[in-house]
Amino acid sequence: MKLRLILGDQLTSSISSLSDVSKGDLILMCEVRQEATYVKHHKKKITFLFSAMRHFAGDLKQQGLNVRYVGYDDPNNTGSLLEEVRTALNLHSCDEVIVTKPSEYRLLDELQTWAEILPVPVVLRDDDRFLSSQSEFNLWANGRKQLRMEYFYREMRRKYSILMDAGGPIGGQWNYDAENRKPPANGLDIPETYKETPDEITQDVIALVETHFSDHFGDLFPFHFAVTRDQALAALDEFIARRLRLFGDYQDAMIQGEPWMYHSHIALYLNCGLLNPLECVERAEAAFHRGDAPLNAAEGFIRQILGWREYVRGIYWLKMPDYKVANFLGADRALPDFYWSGDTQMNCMRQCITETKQNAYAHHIQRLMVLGNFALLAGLHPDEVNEWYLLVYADAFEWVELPNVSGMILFADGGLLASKPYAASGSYINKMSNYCGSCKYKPTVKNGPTACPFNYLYWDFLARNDGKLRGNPRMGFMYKSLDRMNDEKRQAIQDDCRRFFNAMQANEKV
Ligand code: FAD
Ligand code: DLZ
Ligand code: SF4
Repeated sequence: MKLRLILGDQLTSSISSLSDVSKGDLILMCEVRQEATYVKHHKKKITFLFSAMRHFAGDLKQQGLNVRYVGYDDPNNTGSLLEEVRTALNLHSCDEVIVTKPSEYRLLDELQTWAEILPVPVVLRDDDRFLSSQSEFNLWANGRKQLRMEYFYREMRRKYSILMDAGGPIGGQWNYDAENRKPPANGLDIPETYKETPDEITQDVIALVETHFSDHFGDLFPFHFAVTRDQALAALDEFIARRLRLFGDYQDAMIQGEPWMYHSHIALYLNCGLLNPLECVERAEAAFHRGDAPLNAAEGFIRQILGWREYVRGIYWLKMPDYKVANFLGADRALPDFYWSGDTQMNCMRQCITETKQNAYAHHIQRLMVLGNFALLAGLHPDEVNEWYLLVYADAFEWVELPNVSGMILFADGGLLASKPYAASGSYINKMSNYCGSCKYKPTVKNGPTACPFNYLYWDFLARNDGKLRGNPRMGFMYKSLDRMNDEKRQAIQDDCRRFFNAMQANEKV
């Protein structure tokens, strides 16, 4: 009899730890304090995962499999995965523990010690739910000076023959990003996101989360996420039918009061295993071939999954554990309180934080060019920024969160993932959103109390990091502009930054 441990982001019936399961085996799933509180996850994230875990366990039981499910408020719940495995081993005569390798370094590191602690062998199997194995990624990365996503992505397109035509990319180009930067238009008819009514299982979890996690970040109500594979597939199909068509055009656009835009809202389902990446890619490709989505939309969406998602996972395992402590720019400022409360005069930040609080979701450009851009410009410490991103989003797991935060937004890895920092002034946010119209600050004013803080923070960021960034060939133009500034302008920037940071540190509303 084998003991097969299934973790909360391993909710896939074909997962490697179950590949040879038999009815005589014991499958263990547990809701434990260790995992629910290693960061104080958003209430919706815990609700989603616990409910999805309970539904998945129910499906396995229906298949006649033997599942031991330990609920969070089970009086004998020890709170730790190791102790739950030990308890199960004591109650049943299992001769081996089988687990698919955890997706996070932290937990893999722990599980690798279990073989010495437990009385039976512990077998860790590879997680084969990704489209590129780690050894394949390492082979691709080996010997390359720069690990650019674009080249990795092209190999993945060839490997899976996605959007290919006679050995080359359909349409003659690999990447249609240039068409995917439309600013928001007036009068867009944006479809609602997929909404599921909580069933009895989810309602039980909601009550549990209200009781045990009331001090965690975020709004619990309303809760509408899918929690089963069938529901997640319905959410995917709804995206393909209703939003994919305009996904590309408005991929970077932000509109006040429209948190979902034309994005897919499936990362949480992909990351816990309810959806698999290839089926998402293939459904988008099929929509293109049917004529239901233009090439810029289908290619743009496919690149996110076949390219970015696989690439950041490859980088994570290639560079951990060093990646976690990387701080190339030496950023050391504390995360301001408004990241938790949304209580700031900067309307773009207020919108993105409020929506994050409400939905455990923000789309990519909100995460990157508003919330992330501010963290970069203000020099917030990578540890604090990483912790925030890891707990506020329902799709956040360290393997995908850390490279996006330390690599993509903070340039903490010194340029391994991004060829230059994604630093931008208020004019970018003004162009790609309608946030500025409702802001106390003005994006066109560069200095003084009414100036958009992103404007002076941008120049201060460049000046502060001169020694580290000036040599970057993609930054030459920006440093030339900085060099052209007279002393008076430089002084104004310094004065504004001092005033802003002093007020922020003193917890005044900035
Ligand atoms: P869509 O915009 O519809 O994209 C489709 C899918 O592509 C996503 O579901 C996701 O699986 C994948 N994808 C898109 N961009 C990326 C990317 N940069 N890296 C990896 N996969 C990508 N994504 C997470 O899944 N978990 C995270 O914790 C996470 N943290 C992020 C932190 C920062 C600072 C940034 C800039 C990005 C982060 N992302 C993260 C990537 C991306 O923002 C989210 O995947 C996306 O917003 C999820 O919404 P969606 O499903 O509507 O995605
Ligand atoms: C994120 C999460 C949460 C909130 N709770 C649990 C849990 O109680 N039990 C569990 O098995 N997994 C949970 N997870 C997901 C794990 O944190 C995730 O599997 C690891 O981080 C992957 O290394
Ligand atoms: Fe954000 Fe500046 Fe625009 Fe205000 S003016 S919404 S702070 S970019």
